[in-house]
Amino acid sequence: MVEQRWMDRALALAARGPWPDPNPRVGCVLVDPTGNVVAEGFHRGAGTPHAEADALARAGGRAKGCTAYVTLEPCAHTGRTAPCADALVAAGVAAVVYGQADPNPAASGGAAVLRRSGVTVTGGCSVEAATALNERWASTIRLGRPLVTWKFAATLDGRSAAADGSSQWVTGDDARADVHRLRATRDAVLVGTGTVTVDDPRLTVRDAAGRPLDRQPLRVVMGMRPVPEDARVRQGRGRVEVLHTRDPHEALAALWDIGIRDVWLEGGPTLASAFLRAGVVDEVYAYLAPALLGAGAPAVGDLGITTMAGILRLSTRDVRVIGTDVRIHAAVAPQ
Ligand code: AOF
Ligand code: ZN
Repeated sequence: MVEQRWMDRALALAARGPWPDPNPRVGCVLVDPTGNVVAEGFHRGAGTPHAEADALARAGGRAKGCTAYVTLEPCAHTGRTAPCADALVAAGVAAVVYGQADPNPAASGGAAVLRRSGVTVTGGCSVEAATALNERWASTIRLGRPLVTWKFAATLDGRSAAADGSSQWVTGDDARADVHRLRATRDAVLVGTGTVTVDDPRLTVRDAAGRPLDRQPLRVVMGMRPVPEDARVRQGRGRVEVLHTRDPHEALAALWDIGIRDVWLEGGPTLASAFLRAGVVDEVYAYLAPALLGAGAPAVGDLGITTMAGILRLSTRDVRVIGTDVRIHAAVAPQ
């Protein structure tokens, strides 16, 4: 019999896992036939034991005859760790209840392995909640690249800098604090070498008082211009990666290889248009200040759109007033 409360518990455990990470967030509860929890586990990030292995290790020999509630279909592959389907069989687990089928073709197939070994398998339990937990991860698996969120700040007439090149500050303090808060939820902040030369940004995450936030995403600079030794991006806490390329696809592939999955793009007009043209921007955060410049650099450069029929329309997720400015969060439809 499938008991909803154990899947709810597995979902709560899964939510303790990290994001961004190359792996999904997964929780597991082992329940014996009398309804007692024998052990619980969850995944703590790529390279560490999967949720099932974590729970089995804590169960010692007591997993025999248990039902395993797992938020994701147990894996059938040998990746960074051994297949969980085999481990569940070896431990003598009698039944497996899982939420989402594994969308990762490299690892899926665990349900079939378990059934072949005589384990009773029920899939699709709390499938919406289980899927929602790993929506961003599943998108990275589908796309085969990190997700990209492009942030920009502009005046009402879409300008990010004045005619003389000065760009500090278009938006107010509250908008800047909001950017820092959102930056900290991604695993890399990406700018072009042009922005480093002109603005000399730090790309660190700080609170309103200037104190560093706990999570400092990797700072990434891409482009063909050299990054000066005394550039502020090279100073302060955390690593800096310099990618000597102009190609967004190449940059994202290099970031994927070092485990980056959720990128915050803060490039100027050239880098932004390169990413938009390449079709690799998934989300936009636009901070619009109620101000006008009438001249100066636009937030984004030429996108190769010459007629209204070619307009790139985004879908609005959320519109908010942040201090004196307006923030629009929008999604870019997959191309
Ligand atoms: C996890 N944690 O609890 C489960 C996963 O590279 P590996 O060996 O860590 O395998 C990662 C894949 O294993 C992952 O993409 C997913 O398809 C599957 N199941 N992964 O990280 C877990 N159960
Ligand atoms: Zn596994």
